[in-house]
Amino acid sequence: MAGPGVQAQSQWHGGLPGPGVAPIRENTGIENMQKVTIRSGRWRGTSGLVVMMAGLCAAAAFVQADRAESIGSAWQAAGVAVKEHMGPVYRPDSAAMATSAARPDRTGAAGRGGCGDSWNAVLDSMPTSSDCIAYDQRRRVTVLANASDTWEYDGTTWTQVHSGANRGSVATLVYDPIGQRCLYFGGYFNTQLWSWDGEAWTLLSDSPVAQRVYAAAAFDVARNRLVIHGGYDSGSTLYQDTWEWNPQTSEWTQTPTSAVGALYAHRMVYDEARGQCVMHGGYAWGNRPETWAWNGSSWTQITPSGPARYVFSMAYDRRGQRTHVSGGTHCCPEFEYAETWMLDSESNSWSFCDSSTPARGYTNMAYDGYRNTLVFAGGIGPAGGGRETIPQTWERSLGEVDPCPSDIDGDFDVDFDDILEIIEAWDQVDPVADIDGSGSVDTNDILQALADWDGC
Ligand SMILES: [Ca+2]
Ligand SMILES: [Ca+2]
Repeated sequence: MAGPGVQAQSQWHGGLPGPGVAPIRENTGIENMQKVTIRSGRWRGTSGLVVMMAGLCAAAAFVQADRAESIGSAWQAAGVAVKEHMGPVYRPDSAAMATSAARPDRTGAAGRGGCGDSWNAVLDSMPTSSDCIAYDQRRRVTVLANASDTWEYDGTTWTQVHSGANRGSVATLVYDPIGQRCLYFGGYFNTQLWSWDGEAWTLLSDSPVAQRVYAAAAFDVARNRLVIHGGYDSGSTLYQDTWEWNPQTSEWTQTPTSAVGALYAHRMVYDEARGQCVMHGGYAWGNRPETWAWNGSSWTQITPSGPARYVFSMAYDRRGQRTHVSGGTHCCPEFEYAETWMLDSESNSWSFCDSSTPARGYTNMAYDGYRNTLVFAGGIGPAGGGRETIPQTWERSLGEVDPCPSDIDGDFDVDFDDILEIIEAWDQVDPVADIDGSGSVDTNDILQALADWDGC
């Protein structure tokens, strides 16, 4: 295989001389990390009627102040204003999960944190190579993006939603539930950060991060930061630095070195139960089995280690609160694994699920929280007596769950934020906020959300 520290050549991204040497970088430290205003229990214990009245009052104020031309836009302005006033408002149950021995069971019949059913090939075609995918929990679609194209998968079909971009390939894509957008960073060999909100790509930052491919990335929801680690550049320099991007200030902060060391083709997820990003595997002078957790300033190794592999897939099961690892490649010689493993963040233990996984490397996986399903797309595997790109989409159900259309922001709760989502989408075409499927977002959707309050 290829890359820093590897002797063999690769047909997929070119042989790179090794060993790579990570550069010495100036230690800028973590500066002025702002504590994110997480709603944590803020609206809990408050009746739906009371918080609803707050929203109604806010909307009424806008109408009376003539700051909006219609009731619809007044509702929308009120929703935006309340959200701006509250700051970053998305609140998964992270804090409660991290401190509570009794974690909620949201997994339905399969039970909390199970391996789920076997993997199934659901589509024998893929729109394009699987550079990177992420699940947009607000719009309930899996987003696939590469250097030029963007596709979305609703659980049934892939639809091309954008083309003609000029981004880096082999980049990273993560979902930011606070900003409700996908963040696309880096690639061959690009240092830009882009966002996708379902309608348009927006350049957020020409970052100071050194160009790199095969980096690991996740969105730290508790701290409202994009976190990036490792990767290598066009000169085969292998990086060990950790970068964070602050969405509120658009500032980048670098932590130059860590116990992790230089690494590439590893994966990172945000572990809601732990309230931290978790990173696993990768390649650095051999397949790596180590697992690490990031607290915002340092990486701590989780022991015992898990499966040793690189260019594998990893996704966090937000209902079962487990991290799943599927597929991946061994080096060298290269071959693909057909295994799924699972990390329990409560016990810090890895367990082997089964070998129903498609044998794939160089691919990606996302967790569809609405359907409680892992989605695995594309990649390289055994075919035709050799190894080829296999354009398939696979799924693994983690247990049937009752749908909860009123949970619009996808945090597995129906609360004031979902009311705000309805108000913000008032009179717009928004199939998620249109809870009752009437074709418009209106009072009936608010009434439905109130009826489901705390109940989904
Ligand atoms: Ca919700
Ligand atoms: Ca409706």
